[in-house]
Amino acid sequence: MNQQDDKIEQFMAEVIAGNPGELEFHQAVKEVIRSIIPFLEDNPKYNKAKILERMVEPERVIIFRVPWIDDNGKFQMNRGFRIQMNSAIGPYKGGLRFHPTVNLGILKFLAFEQVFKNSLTTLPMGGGKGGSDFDPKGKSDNEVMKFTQSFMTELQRHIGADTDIPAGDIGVGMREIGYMYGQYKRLKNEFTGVLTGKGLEWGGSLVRPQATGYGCAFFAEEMLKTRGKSLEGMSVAISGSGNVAQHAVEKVTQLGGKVVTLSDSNGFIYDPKGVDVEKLAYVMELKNVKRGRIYEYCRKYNCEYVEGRTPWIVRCNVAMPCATQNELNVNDARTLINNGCICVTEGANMPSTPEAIDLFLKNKILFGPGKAANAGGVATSGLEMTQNSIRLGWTREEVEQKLHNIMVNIHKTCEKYGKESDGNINYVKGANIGGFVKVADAMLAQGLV
Ligand code: NDP
Ligand code: 2IT
Repeated sequence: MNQQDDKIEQFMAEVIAGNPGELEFHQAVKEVIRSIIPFLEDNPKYNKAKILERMVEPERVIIFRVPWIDDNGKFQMNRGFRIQMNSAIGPYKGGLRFHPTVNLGILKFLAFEQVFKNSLTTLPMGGGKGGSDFDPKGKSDNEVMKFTQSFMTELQRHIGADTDIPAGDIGVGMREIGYMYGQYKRLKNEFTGVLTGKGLEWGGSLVRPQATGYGCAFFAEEMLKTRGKSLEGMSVAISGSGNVAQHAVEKVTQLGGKVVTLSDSNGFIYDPKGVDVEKLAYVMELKNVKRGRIYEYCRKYNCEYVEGRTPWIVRCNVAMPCATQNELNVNDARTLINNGCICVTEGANMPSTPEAIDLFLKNKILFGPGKAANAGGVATSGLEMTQNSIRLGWTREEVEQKLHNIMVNIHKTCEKYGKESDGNINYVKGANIGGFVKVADAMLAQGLV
């Protein structure tokens, strides 16, 4: 072990001892510090001020009880969270996740990633994340409303348009944001930009629903450009079938790629002819309105459904994991590489395991980590906040152009900090250092924060 590995292990031992059992948080921190600790060798001012030690400690964690009553009149109880991770460069900003797996460690990993991601967007946003172990699956609209109203009844005292601005994530879309916004407004008697991902008629931005998936496709396009390639004619495997996956399909298809897979937690569909515009409209209706399962796609379009597996066994040129954390392991990475995949762009947060990432980097696969590749969503949330502040709405073209510019700039930042001596870009290193510097400098300037 060299001296830097020693320092990384020592730092991790303290993080693990201080945050026992929070496995995803440990994983996210380790991925970042493997880039940052070597960088600190040449930049000792950050060490002296213990910036890294401070960055792994949330500024504030709020955990609360969320009681609600279901359609049968029975009392239910869930746990609510908001992690206010870092406000050095702006108010806390980040999504809310409603999923039965939600716990403190998962939300701390997401909040930690968010700090770096938000910094990369170039917009003035700190990092936060929140949510609940509430499972929206199988619940009626009325139950979702009752739960979200109770959730917001507590959350409202900790957030605000200049303090902390939540948005959506897994299990939280426009319906949930709507109910939460309504409750916030009733309790506070104010109409402000306290949430993003709002409906267009009540303060939302054009292109916010599409932004994460679109941004991910734009980022893949920039990555491929460095090898003289583009999405045109590429076969693309996408996982998930929610907000991010749907709009990644839309933009990849517009850019000339062919999407051959989609999935949900039960299995994946393989459509070698490609998910075209008409089929995507069917998926959107199926998932966003009927709230059905992805296998129904195969009944309608007569293609293959693979139960209990992820899409990474399918031959493709580009892979875009857009479902959840740790959904792509080292065996999947090996299969993808053997099948000729040249580019992996993460729409989800931390979908690739550390061993999978190492294999991609070793094989010089273009690998775009989530904190860079999926930053288009929160970036467009930032644009929504700006429009709320100036009380004006920009056109679809204006917002999409701004989103595109931001993704191109994030790519440039990754290149600046991640270009290696052989000319390849290590996007993991580039995104981590690029995201770190701005936040660390702000913390130094602000003293004891
Ligand atoms: P949605 O709730 O809209 O969709 C989630 C999709 O992922 C569904 O298809 C869901 O399937 C699948 N999924 C969720 N959990 C699992 C699991 N444990 N195993 C397998 N599949 C799973 O969420 P989003 O599309 O918004 O989010 C997807 C990813 O993108 C997340 O990692 C999120 O953090 C990230 N992200 C989202 C942004 C946004 O703006 N929404 C921005 C940046 C990143 P099922 O229906 O079976 O649960
Ligand atoms: O992970 C993410 O970046 C999001 N879920 C979006 C956060 C936001 O505030 O738009």
